[in-house]
Formats: sequence, C-alpha cells, structure tokens
Amino acid sequence: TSNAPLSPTLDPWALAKELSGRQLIGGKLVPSVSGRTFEVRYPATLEKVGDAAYGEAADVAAAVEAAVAAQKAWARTPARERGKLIVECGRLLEAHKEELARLMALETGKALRTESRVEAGVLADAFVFFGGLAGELKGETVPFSPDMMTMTVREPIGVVGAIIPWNVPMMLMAYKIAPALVAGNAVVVKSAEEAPFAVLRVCQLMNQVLPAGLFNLLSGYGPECGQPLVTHPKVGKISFTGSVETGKLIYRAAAEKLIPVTLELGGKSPMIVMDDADLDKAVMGAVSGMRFTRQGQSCTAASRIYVQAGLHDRFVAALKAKVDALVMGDPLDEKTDIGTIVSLQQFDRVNNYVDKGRAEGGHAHECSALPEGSDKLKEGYFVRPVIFTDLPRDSRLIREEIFGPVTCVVKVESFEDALEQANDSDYGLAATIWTKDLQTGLRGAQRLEAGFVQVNQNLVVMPNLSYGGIKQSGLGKEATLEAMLEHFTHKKTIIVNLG
Ligand code: TXE
Repeated sequence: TSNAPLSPTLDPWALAKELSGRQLIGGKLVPSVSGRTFEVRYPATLEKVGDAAYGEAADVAAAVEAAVAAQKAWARTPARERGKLIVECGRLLEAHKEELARLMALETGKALRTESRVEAGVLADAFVFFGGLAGELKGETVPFSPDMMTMTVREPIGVVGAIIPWNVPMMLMAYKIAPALVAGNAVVVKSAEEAPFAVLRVCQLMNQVLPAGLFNLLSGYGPECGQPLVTHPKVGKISFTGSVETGKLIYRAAAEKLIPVTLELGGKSPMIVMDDADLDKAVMGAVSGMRFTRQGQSCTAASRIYVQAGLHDRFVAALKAKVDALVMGDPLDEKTDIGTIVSLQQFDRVNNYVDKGRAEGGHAHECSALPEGSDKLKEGYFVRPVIFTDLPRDSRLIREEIFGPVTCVVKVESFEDALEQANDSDYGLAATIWTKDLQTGLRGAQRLEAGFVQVNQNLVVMPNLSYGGIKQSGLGKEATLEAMLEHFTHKKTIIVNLG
C-alpha cells in the first residue's frame, strides 16, 4: 500500500510543480493517457501555477478498472478496520493542514488565513468523523414470522463517482469520499478544472494509508472527463456538487443507467432580520453568512437579506462599515481577509450582475478597497464587495445565484412579508432568521422552505449535521450517519427459514 512518508511542503508553488501533469490512478501518480495538460493560474496575479493532467474517457476507464479491482478486497475488510484507516487518513491530513491550505489559496485565490486554513481543518475532521462511524453500518431484524429469521444488511454499492466544484473542493471531496469508503466502496473523483492540485495532494497523502486503486483522482473538464464518469457502466452511484444546469445533465444521464445520484446544487439563501434583532449580532451574521471572506463563493451565502423597516437603514450602515473593514489583498498574505474570485469566467459573471443591478435602478454600496501596492495584483480577479439596496422586487439579483461578494438587502414591513418573499425562490438550501422573540424564530424555522434553518446563528456546517437542499438546490442530503447509509449502501433483506 504505502510509499515512503511524505513530509509537508510549505512552498505551494513548488508543490504545484511537483503535482503538475499528474492524476492518481491505481495508487500511482500518472499523466493523462493522451499526455495533454491544461494550465492553472494564480487568480491574484495570473502567474502560472502549474499544468493539470487533461483527463478524458480513457483515463476514466483506467480509474474505474483500478477501483473495481480494489473494491473487492476492501468490501471484505472488516468495517471497523476500514474505519480505522480512514481515521488515520484524517490524522495524516491534519499533519499536512498548512501545506494543503497554502496550495488551496494558490489555486483558488481564497485567502489563506480566513478561508483556506479553515477548509484544511474541516477536511481532516470529516475523515475522523466518518471513520468513527464504521461500526454503525448495521442492519435490522424484522419480526416477520416465528419460523423465519429475517434481517437486513448494508452492502456497499461498488464504485462511486464523485464530481466536485472549486469553491471548497477539499471539504466537499471529504464529505463524499470518506463516507463512501467507510461503507466499503471504491471511489473515482473528478476535480474541478480550476482547482486540481490541493485535492490531488490530499489523495496522494491518503494513498500512503489506503490500498492502491481504492480511490482515484482525475482532473479534466466536465464534458470530457465528468460525463464519461457518469455514463461508465461500472460506476454505480454519482455524488455531485456544482451548478443546477450540470446537476440536471447528470441526473438525466444517471437515469439512463438507473443509478442513484445525490446532487448538491446552488442556493439563494435568505436571511430575515426582524426589528427586535440584536443589531451587532445580525450584522456579524450577515458578514460571515454571506461569506464575504470567500468572495461570496458559497452555495449557502446569505445573498438576500430581508430587514424589517425599523432596523433597515441602521443595518445597512452597520453592515457596510463591517465589510469596509475587511482587507482585500494577496490571498497568501497573512494580513488579507478577502482574496480573489476564482476565474475570469466567474469574475465576468459577477461584474455583469453588478452592472445589471445598477441598470435595474438598485443602489450599489461598494465596500472595502481594491488591493494597493503591488503591481502584480492589478491583473488579479479582485471584486469589491457590494451591498445592493432599492432593487425592484423581481430583480434578477434577488432571484439568481451570483456566487460573488454581492448581497441584496430588501426592506420588509412584517414577519409575513419577509417569509413570503424569502420563500418566493426556486432555491431552498439554507435560511436564517434573527429576532429576540424565540416564538417568531421558531415560526420562521417551521415555515422557511429550506434544507436547514438557523435562528440567531449563521451557517454552521459539520459532519454530524444533515446538509442539503430542497427545490432546485438539490436531491439528497450529505453528512451524518443516515446519509452514509442511505447514499453509499444498498439494503439487502435476508430470510432464513428455521422450519
Ligand atoms: O459549475 P459546474 P461552474 C454554481 C455557481 C457558479 C455556477 C457555475 O452559481 O457560478 O454554478 O460554476 C463538472 N458532466 N456553483 O461552472 O459546471 C465540472 O467540471 C459531468 C454552485 O464551476 O456545475 C466541475 O467539476 N461533470 C456550487 C463540476 O461539474 C460536469 C459550486 C462543477 O462545475 C459536466 C460550484 C458534465 N457535463 C458552482 N459539466 C455549489 N453547490 O456550491 C461540468 N462538470
């Protein structure tokens, strides 16, 4: 299984070079079958970080073959032994947290101190959590007849395909592959084209602990590499996080094969602030809930804030002051709170929304300042956070996921008005409500249409809390023991006639 221990490499540029042109297939770092690569650049300066392997159908075939072979022995390994190895992966990832965080900051532009380090910590924690659940892969007995001993057992699906995005790639990968592996499956992951290296490093580290071929990582583009993974006849399940459009494509392709999918798609998460809310706490909730430090690139971002009329103006002023205080700069710099948007495509998309909002008559309160000093940063994909007010009710900015540092504050008259507008959305991922009246808070929690609701609290994501949306936000939940059993195992019924 394992090769010589790897020591942490704290220079992310050197690490990216080392990983360039490689994927992990069958326990080996190998180039793509075609030998082709694609460039990855640092979004803060546009300097070249490295070349990622250009995975395609032939690479998918090789990875699935390796996974099928490795899964047989893995499924026969006692569950708690599997769990212990996954916990060991968690410990190893914990020891490499800093290098993973730096590599993440380099390829995605997410600030090291406020975002990338946090993600690296959550990653290790997810492995430890799911590894510890291995003993809970239990079945049931059924009181069917005194002459029949009837029971159910949980069996692995076989090979699971995981397709992940670039916004929190290490964490989202961990939430898919750790439970899948503990449940006895093998995995083939396709990374996002914007962020191929940190997840590859994670897999290289896991490869020191786990059998070769059990998990494989391909880098490549959606249609050329993701699609063949979905349609491969030996892949028995797809777990996807990304856009609604791609989620629907995957769902259709999976329907052709009749395999299960879980889809974590976008969001347009409302935050309701009542007149009686604690202003300071609500404002802090908006700053962290909107994920300004991640440039708003979060599916749970509090991107629509409904504030009751009595508090509205003070809320906007206080929010602007808090966001103004965030320092935008080089993502690798320890002073930086806010880094960059991940890519030119996303940068253009966000700027287009800001232009649209202005054209619709909205008032754009621009916050924070663009980084100063280094000329190199002039090329970077920096976008100033924007708080919109006075947008028309049918504004596209209020309805569509922007995935940038743009939030819309809407003045509402009452609790009912806030609820009606909050629920008037295609999405249903997360929601928060802020009030000192617990009765109002609980009524909000009951009536808000979302996968998870929090009262006087911004969004907490942990592996023991069910995570996922309703409506266009997705299908199926992630995290928790329940999701591990439901999404990564089959339930088999066994009847023994005792007569
Ligand atoms: O998503 P895509 P993109 C939303 C967010 C963002 C928008 C576009 O609004 O602005 O989506 O982002 C792979 N078959 N979210 O373009 O295309 C792709 O290679 C199989 C919300 O990055 O969905 C990548 O690995 N796979 C979201 C992954 O799908 C395909 C996080 C996501 O890319 C494929 C990211 C295909 N045909 C974006 N096409 C969240 N829920 O947090 C693409 N892919």
